[in-house]
Amino acid sequence: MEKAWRDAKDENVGIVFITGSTGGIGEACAWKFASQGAHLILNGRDTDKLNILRNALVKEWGVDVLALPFDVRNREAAKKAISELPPEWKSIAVLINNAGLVLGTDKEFEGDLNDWDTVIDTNIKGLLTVTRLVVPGMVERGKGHIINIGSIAGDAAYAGGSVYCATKSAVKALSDGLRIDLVDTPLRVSNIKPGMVETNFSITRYKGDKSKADAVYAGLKPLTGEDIAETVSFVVSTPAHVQVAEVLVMPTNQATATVTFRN
Ligand code: 8X3
Repeated sequence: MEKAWRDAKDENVGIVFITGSTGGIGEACAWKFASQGAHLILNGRDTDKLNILRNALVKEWGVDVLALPFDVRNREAAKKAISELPPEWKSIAVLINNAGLVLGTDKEFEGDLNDWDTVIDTNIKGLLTVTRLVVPGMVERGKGHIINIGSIAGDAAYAGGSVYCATKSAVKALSDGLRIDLVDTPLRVSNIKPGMVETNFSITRYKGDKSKADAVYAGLKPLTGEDIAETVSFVVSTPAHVQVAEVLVMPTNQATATVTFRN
């Protein structure tokens, strides 16, 4: 994409804060918004990865990028990082609550309780923590868009996904609730619900077993992080009076979380 296109835009998106930005959908959103001239606050757990990504984005697009390493599960670290943002970074225009994961495919009566803590603490409590810390500033400024990365898994439970599906149902409820709570403001809330996206998602789920992860996408063309970033970008780019509440995005050969066609 030409940099001139970016410069020609009437108005930049502003500052975009992305959680879990060092891979997959989060990283793709970082590249997409940088290409549009947005300045980025990149959160993730891995400081080295954040710095590498920051340097690459700055080099390619000349935008300002702030690396903000913390684990969204660590409430105190999140509070410190966000409350101590330098003044020029405080006016966050778009919050992309992307950090999330799944561990395992166990039945609900057999799974690992510690794994489930990790998934619940990240996908629900981490999202809520960051929302709680960032949205008051948006309300004060009368400007902001909260993008929650939900999932098709939030629409109905599937075998081996019980707890993950529950967390993504929670993301839907938290998105709907926030939209209600912000109805008398100019702020917008969107829940983006991807189906099959080939990222590290399944590798994490299968704890590094790449062959099991590959089997998830075998015989069909899954979405990429970039496909979801395009969707997020569209949702953010709509006129201020338009609030895209939800988007369910799947590969063409996926019809529900469990119905797919494979060659
Ligand atoms: C990812 C979609 O169907 O693999 O959130 O759970 S699915």
